[in-house]
Amino acid sequence: MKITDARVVVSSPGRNYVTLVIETEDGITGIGDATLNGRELAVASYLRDHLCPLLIGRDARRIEDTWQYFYKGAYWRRGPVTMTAIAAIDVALWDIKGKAAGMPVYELLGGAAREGVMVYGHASGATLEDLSADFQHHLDLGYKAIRAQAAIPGIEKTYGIAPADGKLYEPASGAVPQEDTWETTAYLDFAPIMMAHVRKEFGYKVHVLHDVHHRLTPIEAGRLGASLEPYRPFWIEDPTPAEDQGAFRLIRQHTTTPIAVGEVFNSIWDCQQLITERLIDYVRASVSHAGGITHLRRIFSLAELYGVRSGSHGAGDLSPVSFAAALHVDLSIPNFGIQEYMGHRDPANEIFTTSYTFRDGYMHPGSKPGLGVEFNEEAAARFPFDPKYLPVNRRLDGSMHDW
Ligand code: KDG
Ligand code: MG
Repeated sequence: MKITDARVVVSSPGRNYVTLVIETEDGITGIGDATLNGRELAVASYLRDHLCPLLIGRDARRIEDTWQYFYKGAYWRRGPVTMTAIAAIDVALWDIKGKAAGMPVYELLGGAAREGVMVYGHASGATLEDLSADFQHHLDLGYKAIRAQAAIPGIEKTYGIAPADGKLYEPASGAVPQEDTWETTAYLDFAPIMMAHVRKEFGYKVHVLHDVHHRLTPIEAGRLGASLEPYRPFWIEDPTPAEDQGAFRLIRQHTTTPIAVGEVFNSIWDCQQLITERLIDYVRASVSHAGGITHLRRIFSLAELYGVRSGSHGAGDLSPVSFAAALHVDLSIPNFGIQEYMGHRDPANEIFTTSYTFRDGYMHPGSKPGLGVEFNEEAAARFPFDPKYLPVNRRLDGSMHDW
């Protein structure tokens, strides 16, 4: 089954997406998501200029060989641009294989290991009252697990707060990065107040998650985890930047609050120590940024050996294509934990038609052959690329901090 065409479509239906389309000689088409928020064109060029020409004439059935060809064959391994590009190819080839077999991708991965995939939604607010209203809204929608973020009093812009007008939280904006501010003491004082508020209002039946977004040092993270223990968070996410995997030992010494890390990981080597030393509880690597279904399954298999569960990234900057791919993986692996779900709104839904469903806090990828996502290229052409950047983050003295 020879590949006859591989093309990259960059579009901006409300936010930027990079979509790879692979066509085969027998007329089966597969799609992959190559979106890297704020660096979209780098991946588009890597694919267009370097990988797509090499795909022509290759056998679309040979997913593993193609993965190894682009990973080992590049010499310059890993990194978000390379691994997002490889991921897009990998996912498109799984889509083709599923369509050729007449089966949804999860059947090719071993079949369903559960009836549905528990997802968490995002609740946030400029005040604790606003957070409560949004939290209640998510409960009404049926969510069993909800992430809670609230603006930190005294800090001008806090990570993760949706605008009050009902729009989704979207950190990328403007052709120049927005400048956020950060003050650790105010945050460490406020986080337990916020979590106590949520538990007082909504009790302990719902899972509550919280994202720290790489803002703390290891000892600060240990203190945060300890201070939140009475409120039993499902996890705290990305407490410190994870380049220094050994630093998580210090966090572990100070708290039993579960830790989730890894939405920025792009290979198994980014989490080898975290997993094998049991320094985390959930690994947040995603299909689109960690080398596709083929590589993500290796990460989750390693994690399974050490009692670490999956908790994949699923923000709105992961297109419906990679979100569907995530659901196929989630449904089939033994050590699934939870899946983030922010959803996509119009006009993105005019371009991507999906077969996944949400009911009572659980999702299912559907039973269509392949991923179950249709991509409308003509509709995509109506939404040209719109450069946008993620913010940068400065401390009160003006020095750069982790975002
Ligand atoms: O592109 C960056 C976003 O996806 C990220 O900031 C969202 O932290 C995030 C999350 O947990 O969804
Ligand atoms: Mg996060």
